[in-house]
Amino acid sequence: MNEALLDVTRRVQKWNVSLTSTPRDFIEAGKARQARLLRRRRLLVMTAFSTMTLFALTASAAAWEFREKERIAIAQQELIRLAAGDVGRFELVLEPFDWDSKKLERTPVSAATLPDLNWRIYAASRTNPPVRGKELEASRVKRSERHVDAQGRLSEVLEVDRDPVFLEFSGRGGDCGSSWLYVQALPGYADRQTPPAAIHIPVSTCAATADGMVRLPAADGGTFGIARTEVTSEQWAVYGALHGLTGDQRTVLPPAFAQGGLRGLPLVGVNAFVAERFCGFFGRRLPTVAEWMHASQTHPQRTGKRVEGCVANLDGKADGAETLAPVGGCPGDVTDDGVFDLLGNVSEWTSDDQQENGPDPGFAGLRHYLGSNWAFPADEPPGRLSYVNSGAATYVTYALGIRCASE
Ligand SMILES: [Ca+2]
Repeated sequence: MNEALLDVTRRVQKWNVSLTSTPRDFIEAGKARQARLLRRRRLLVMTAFSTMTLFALTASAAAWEFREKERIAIAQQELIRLAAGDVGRFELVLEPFDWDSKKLERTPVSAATLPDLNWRIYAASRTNPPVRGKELEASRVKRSERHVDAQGRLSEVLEVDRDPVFLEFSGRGGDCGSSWLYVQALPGYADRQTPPAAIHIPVSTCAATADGMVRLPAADGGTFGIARTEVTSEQWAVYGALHGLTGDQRTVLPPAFAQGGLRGLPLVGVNAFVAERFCGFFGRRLPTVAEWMHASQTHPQRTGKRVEGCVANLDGKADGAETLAPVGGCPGDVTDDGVFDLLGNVSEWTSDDQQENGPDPGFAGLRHYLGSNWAFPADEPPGRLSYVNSGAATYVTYALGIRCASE
């Protein structure tokens, strides 16, 4: 209502005058006009406000839709990256163990007692044998918070691509080097599931690495370790159970060699590459020819010491066993340092290849293995401790096994 009309209306009310119909109609008409104007303005403001609100809503809906599309696109890109890289996601569960070479069994050790226990991951070639490459860049390995569960296992969720790798385990409780595990393929993109699948890996402790080892002086003035016995089937079983990861397994023995009920039989039926990886799993390695020969210096066959009863488990039943015998069971086949069965039971892989400048250049590249075995008579060449045999590193027989050494 304009000022003039307001003034007139106020005065009329104050003086309490009774207007004639003409001025009253005039004032009433002015009021009605003012009310119409006001309604029109309000309508205009409302319409403008509604239009702006609608515009703002449409704009923010478009922005949201854009952001959503962008988010989906980024998520799809990430999926494409994970699928193309075959990146898996799984729980790595480390189960530390001590080895009891008398009871031939492993004893679980809580990871809580191994605060420095850790793992690193390295590239592996696709050759046979796989060769260890560089440690994977941190960007290729996504690690999560790790924890020790109620069973004393160290657990951690891991994202990494499916390529073959070597795993290194350190901080195994004591002053010892690392142990190693070759894995031919970790779980890939297609293996992803919720919750992530768990991969259980037994990890030998330093005590397990040192168990059953004899320390001997090395040529360089230091010392090295060599196992008192050949590797047993029970010891192999800890590693053999991982063959889904490693691809490593021993060949099946013919029925004639399956001696039911006997414990501590030596492992046979693995090639030199598998033998190396097995020893690495226990934080050990294969012995060199020189180390093995050095260990045999105090063997009765070299010293001439007289032996009663079993001299060595060679061909025939006279030594007490037709074929394989439990390790350490022949009292004549032991050195003064307590290293058993160097002469008999099973022959043993070494880490040395026949050299081109060696005694048999024609056999260059073949792998040396030492000692005789249950299938050879004493008077044949392998029956001498000094005899150095050789064969393809991929060679597998029922009379060739493993003895590990260590630093
Ligand atoms: Ca042997």
